[in-house]
Amino acid sequence: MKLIIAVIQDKDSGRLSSALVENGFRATKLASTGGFLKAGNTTFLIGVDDDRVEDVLTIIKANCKAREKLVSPVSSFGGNVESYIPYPVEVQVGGATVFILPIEQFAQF
Ligand code: 2BA
Repeated sequence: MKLIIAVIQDKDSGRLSSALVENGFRATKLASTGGFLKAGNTTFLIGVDDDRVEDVLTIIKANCKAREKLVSPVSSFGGNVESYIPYPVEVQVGGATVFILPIEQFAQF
């Protein structure tokens, strides 16, 4: 058995939830925050038998889109606090960042 941890964009989470349930997978959704953008995203925990990992990855791929986001970090012009100016930078976020971990033991009581 494996634990699939998938960090995806909030906009895709409803669609992904529905697709997982429709295909017989169980999942837990957590509200999370990206360290770089400091914006909300969604983390799915999906426990799945080894032989169905690829099916889950296919569903994630089909339901999570990459999008461009504008970030406004600060840049220094001259080295003092007053001269820090924001300038927007475009980054591509997603479709999904996925970790696949072995499960040592699974129990439900
Ligand atoms: P964030 O950390 O908010 O990152 C959003 C997007 O910003 C990233 O998209 C990437 O395009 C860019 N980015 C992140 N860190 C960067 C850096 N140090 N320099 C330049 N650009 C950077 P994704 O790679 O698609 O990641 C989307 C979200 O997935 C991340 O949101 C984070 O919540 C999660 N994530 C990505 N890689 C991770 C990792 N290795 N471990 C844990 N979470 C991760």
